Amino acid sequence: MPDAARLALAALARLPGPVARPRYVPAELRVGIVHLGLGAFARAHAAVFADDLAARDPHWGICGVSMKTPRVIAPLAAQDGLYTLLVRDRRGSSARVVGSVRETMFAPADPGALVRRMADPEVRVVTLTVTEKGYCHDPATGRLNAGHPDVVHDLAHPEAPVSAVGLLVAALDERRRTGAGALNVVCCDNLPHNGRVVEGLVSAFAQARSRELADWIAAHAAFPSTMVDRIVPATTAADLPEVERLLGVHDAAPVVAEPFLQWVIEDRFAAARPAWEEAGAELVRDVAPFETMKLRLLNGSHSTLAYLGFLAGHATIAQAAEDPALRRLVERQMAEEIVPTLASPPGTDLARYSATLIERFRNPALPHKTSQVAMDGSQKLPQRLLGTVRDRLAGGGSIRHLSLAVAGWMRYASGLDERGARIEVSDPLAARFAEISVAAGTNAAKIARGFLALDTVFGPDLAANPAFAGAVTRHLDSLLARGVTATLDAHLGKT
Ligand code: CS2
Repeated sequence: MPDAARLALAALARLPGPVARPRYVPAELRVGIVHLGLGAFARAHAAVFADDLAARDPHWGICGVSMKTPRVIAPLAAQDGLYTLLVRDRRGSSARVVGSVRETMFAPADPGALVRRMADPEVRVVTLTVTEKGYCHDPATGRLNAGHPDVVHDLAHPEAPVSAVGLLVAALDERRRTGAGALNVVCCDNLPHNGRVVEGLVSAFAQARSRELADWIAAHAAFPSTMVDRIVPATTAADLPEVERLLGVHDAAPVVAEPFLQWVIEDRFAAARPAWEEAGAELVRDVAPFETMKLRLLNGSHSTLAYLGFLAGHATIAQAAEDPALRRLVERQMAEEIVPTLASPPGTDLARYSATLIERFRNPALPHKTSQVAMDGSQKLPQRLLGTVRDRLAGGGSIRHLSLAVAGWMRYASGLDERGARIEVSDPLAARFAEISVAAGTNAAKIARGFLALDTVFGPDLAANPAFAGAVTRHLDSLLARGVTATLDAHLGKT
């Protein structure tokens, strides 16, 4: 493609008036942040905060790192790191070119170079969006999975790590050796107490290497917890023509997102940091109420809509949320079973927050696939649904809706849809799910028992809880015998 037809620094001045663009000179930004996991979410979230700040402070450009696939790296490099953020809702779309990603790296291509980049004295922050499974931990306990192949590899080859935790420890070790100074490690994945979890994982990994290193890290790294929020579906080929029409040049790497944007960050740092609050982030003493609210209400409802919605034949979250029965289930699950387990974050009305979520899910301009949200359920269920189940059981509350959502996951994860067609189940435990489902056939009690025995998901306590196991089994039986629609009708009529 001729350069003139492609988004790049040289094209910025020629973009049509309505397209927002950097109000700073991108080439003058210095890299102060390394971001691990340069997926669509990071480019529509953390990179946008950095873009907003860049006009005031030139020290916080981003080196964006892809961990698993070089897919987005080549187009971004060809576009001088620029890409379009297309914000869409039922009122229309607006385009903004983001300039904060100043460098890109593909981690497996040269892990040593990446470790050195993270150990640059001008880099003070490493942000991460590597997805739940990217932490090589046990989701039920939050502890490092020492048997994970990537952890085994990284302990044997600490100079060429492949995992996020291995990279962090190698970079911190390099900073210690070279006197590069302290580092802020900011986890932006949907894990509960994400800062504490990553701190624990880094510490366990460092301990396995040397006591001295672990002590240095404890004194020179901070791991603030954060709550991140923006709905960002995977970009598809269908998004490219609209971006090109708005820009007048081709962008091979745009991201599409909803207008809503939130970042709540625990005020706990070891080194200099960007003034994220000047770009709208909330710096708080305690993130826990924000993250529990978001994980349980937003992500818990998202997963419920994804599993039951997929089984009911809905390809997108918006379609699932338009289905009156599914919407009712999610509304009731929020109001009757989730909200009672939450403490309101300062300034937040939980009923209003829940109503806003339904509107966000219904955004018809975002083709957010149910299959995308359904991915990696074994990593997501504990913080999205099962923590709430535990709290409800401990308080003697009903779990009739939550247990239906969990049964929906089991029904989905067993790999056949309601017409008998195979479901592409994408999950680190997919092979295990297939074994369970082959052994159990269509017997709901056997399927439920097989899934409940997955310790890293349910822990021994939930597997052994007869009220929970009974409720899940009854729902699963109904889903298998009657299908989602009839199950929901009976469930909502009765409860
Ligand atoms: C979604 C999240 O894919 C998923 O599992 O639930 O990515 C969700 O869109 C974000 O957490 C919203 O902030």
